[in-house]
Amino acid sequence: MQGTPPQKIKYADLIVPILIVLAVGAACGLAGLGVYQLTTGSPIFAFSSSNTGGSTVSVSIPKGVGSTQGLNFDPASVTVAKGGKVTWTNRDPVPHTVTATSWPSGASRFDSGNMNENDTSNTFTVTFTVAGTYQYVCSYHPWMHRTVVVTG
Ligand SMILES: [Cu+2]
Repeated sequence: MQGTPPQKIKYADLIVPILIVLAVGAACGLAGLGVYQLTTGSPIFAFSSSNTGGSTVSVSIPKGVGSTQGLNFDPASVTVAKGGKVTWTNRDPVPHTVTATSWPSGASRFDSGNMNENDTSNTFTVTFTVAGTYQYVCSYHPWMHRTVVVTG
């Protein structure tokens, strides 16, 4: 019976350093993201977004964008593979639209109509089946104009 307590202590002596190593590793991972953010000067997840598998990329219409020209669709440019979707969500009390102004040959114009924050019109999804560059605007706020790139 004398052997049991020392064994427990030895076990804890092994586990605690492992937990410390994991914690330090996690902290370094977060620090790494922070450094990246400093070197780019942009929030890491706000600059651009992409996928390669035909899934959905999200674009936010942030609160205040209707009255603040420093705000915009976020992120500015999204890239999706052909067949992918982009979903816009209005988080602003003011109505906005997602209205295509240019699109590749063979593609169709898209226009959300009014998107209101607090009803089912607050999201709008487009499935992109033609590769190329699409420009879009909000019909009400001329500073709100952004890009979707669809890769072949
Ligand atoms: Cu708008």
